[in-house]
Amino acid sequence: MLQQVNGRSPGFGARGGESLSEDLREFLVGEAPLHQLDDLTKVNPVTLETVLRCLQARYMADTFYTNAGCTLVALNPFKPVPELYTPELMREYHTAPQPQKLKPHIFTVGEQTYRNVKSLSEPINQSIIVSGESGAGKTWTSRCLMKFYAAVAASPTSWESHKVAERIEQRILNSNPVMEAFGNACTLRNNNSSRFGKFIQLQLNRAQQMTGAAVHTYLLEKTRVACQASSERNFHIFYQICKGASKDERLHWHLPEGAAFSWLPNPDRTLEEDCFEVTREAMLHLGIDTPTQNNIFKVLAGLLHLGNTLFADSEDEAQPCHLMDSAKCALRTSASLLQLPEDTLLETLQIRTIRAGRQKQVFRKPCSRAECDTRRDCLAKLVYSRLFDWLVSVINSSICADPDSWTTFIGLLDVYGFESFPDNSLEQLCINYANEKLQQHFVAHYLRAQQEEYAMEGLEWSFVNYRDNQMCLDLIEGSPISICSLINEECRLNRPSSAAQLQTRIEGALAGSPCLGHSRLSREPSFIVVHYAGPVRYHTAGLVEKNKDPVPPELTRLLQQSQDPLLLALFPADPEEKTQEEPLGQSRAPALTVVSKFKASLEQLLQVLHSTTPHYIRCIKPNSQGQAQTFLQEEVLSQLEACGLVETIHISAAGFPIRLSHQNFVERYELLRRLHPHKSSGLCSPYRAKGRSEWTPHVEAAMLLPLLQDILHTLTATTCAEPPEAMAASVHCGKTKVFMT
Ligand code: AOV
Ligand code: MG
Repeated sequence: MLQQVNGRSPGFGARGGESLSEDLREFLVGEAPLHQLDDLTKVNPVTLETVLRCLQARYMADTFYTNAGCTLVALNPFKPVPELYTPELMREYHTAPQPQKLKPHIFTVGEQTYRNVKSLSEPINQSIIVSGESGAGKTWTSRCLMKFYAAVAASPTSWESHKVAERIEQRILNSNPVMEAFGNACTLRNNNSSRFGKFIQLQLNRAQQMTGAAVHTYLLEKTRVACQASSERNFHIFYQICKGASKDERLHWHLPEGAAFSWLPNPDRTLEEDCFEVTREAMLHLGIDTPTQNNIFKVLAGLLHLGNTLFADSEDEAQPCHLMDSAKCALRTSASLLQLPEDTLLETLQIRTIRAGRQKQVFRKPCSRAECDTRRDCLAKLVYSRLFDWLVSVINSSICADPDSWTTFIGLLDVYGFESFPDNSLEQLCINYANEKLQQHFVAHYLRAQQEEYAMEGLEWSFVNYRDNQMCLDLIEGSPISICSLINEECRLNRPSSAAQLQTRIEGALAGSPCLGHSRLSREPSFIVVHYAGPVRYHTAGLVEKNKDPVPPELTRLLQQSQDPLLLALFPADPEEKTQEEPLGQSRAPALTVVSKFKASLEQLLQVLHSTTPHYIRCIKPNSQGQAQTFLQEEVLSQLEACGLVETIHISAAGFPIRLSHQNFVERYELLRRLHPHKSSGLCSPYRAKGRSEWTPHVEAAMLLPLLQDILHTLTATTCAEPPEAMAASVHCGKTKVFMT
């Protein structure tokens, strides 16, 4: 007997009306314990509550991955689950005829993506967008996916031979610990929080071997070098050096055991990320030799000592404020580690050089204590951010393949997740803005586009409502007036403006936006943005200055005088350098502000993503304490709501989750045509729906069903034969499923 099952559908009209028979409904959902439901589209009815119960049941049964139509939900286990990531399991997913039939896993997504590149006659680049709030597991997931590709894409023929290509894959994998050591830090939300965004392109040749990779990074949170929120830490690498240096190295870098550094808060807390040896080993694999490494660590030690260079107020305004007695040694050590003349270093921190008048006379203005502190912090941020960029370029030159040696790529996106701290500033605004953009990409790609396509193809469809975040993006980046434009305007006008004035301007100009919350209860000037993932209060103090990110030219010139080989490479002397002193009374307005640069880099990223076939993994944090076996319903609920998971499931359940090109479809169902030429003649001619001359996957699936029914019926009625493999596979194409009982 044949039975047809259509997705239960809030969205599907006539076809969705063919509801499940009672016995089949029981077969699908009634009897199955919740934790055995591999796909949330099978939960009945699909509501936040049932989805939540299903995820909870699976989490408590140590099942961390669940399909949700076109996306995969990954719950953070918050405990080691090594059996989930073994090479044997990778191999199983890689060699399975239909990996989607195995248990949901990130390897299913990895393998499907990999096969997509191969199976299409016109290869299309693929991307996997891993999203979720801070600490949800994005970096972990993308690391595991990289390991998966390093194993499966090493050699198309045999697993044993993957040693041959180990060098490039190993190097690609080694980029992770290095970038995490320099770019990740412990925050209130995550002990290993990514403080930069990362998009890695794994480059594949025609034989689908990984020939290289390219890393693109986005906006490192460089302020962390000189300023850490309480209970947070600086970048891991500083702790690694202080904890892992040998006796000799401690001597060289002036890091005696137990030394206190003001830029190294919470040093007693040891994390698993503090492993210096792992970073060094990985750097070696990437071609960064021991002397260069030591040079890097020496410079970083120099920055730590610079952080202890504290100033005291001067009694006479005409005199520069002076160094505190206790800081003299720190200044000397820092200057010696950075190989800078000590007096020039001090003078650059204490005195601002100003050019004025027609004669361009140079004046020297003593700085206040606050200005000295700012200049010191700026120096550290400048060195660290250049060092980070340099490292990324060294990594890229070590792993990037020759452009002729690859044809397609699989991109993995792992950006900083949505954040809301007690004190949020420009960094959080940029991070949350990036997350809004990615959410919009998902909404546009999946929720909106899919429904519009169904409607265009003439399929009866009642629209599933979803939360569009366009209004929030208009508030942040829209034109002519938005938060970004107002902050940029302040930078451009370069006028003294208080935090309270900025708040008033933002709240006044953007009062009409439904995504601007009311910030009256706050004692400090701030504004609230209601993001898709929740409201966040941003403090306005320091926002404009951070957006300007001014670098006094004297600081760059100072670093150009260093005798240190690394600093010389980071700050090459510019022979044609023009005199760059600041004009009197005002600092030079930077050409591009931080948000403008960030916006441009996000737009570039989205262009790349739009040119690929995207796959989504939604990481969910079961509790904010990072505890295993703890599933806090309220916390998970807000994440499910925020990412529109229920809408995704509704659309997936009602629609056609798998898409095939006409070419692939014909290739795949060639067998059917041969079996039933008279019935399947339509397979090879373009279908015309509402004036469209192309085949569409939905129509293909719709046409396929009666054909399959007929063939299966004939087969079972006349020969009792098992349906051939190709046919068994075909029944899973599209929304419609056929069950033989
Ligand atoms: P994130 O990348 O999403 O946050 P991570 O990937 O760093 O979050 O995950 C946070 C922590 O959760 C990790 O350090 C692990 O301890 C744990 N974890 C995550 N996934 C797994 C897993 N599959 N198995 C075991 N432990 C896991 V952020 O970068 O803060 O947005 O900026
Ligand atoms: Mg991360």
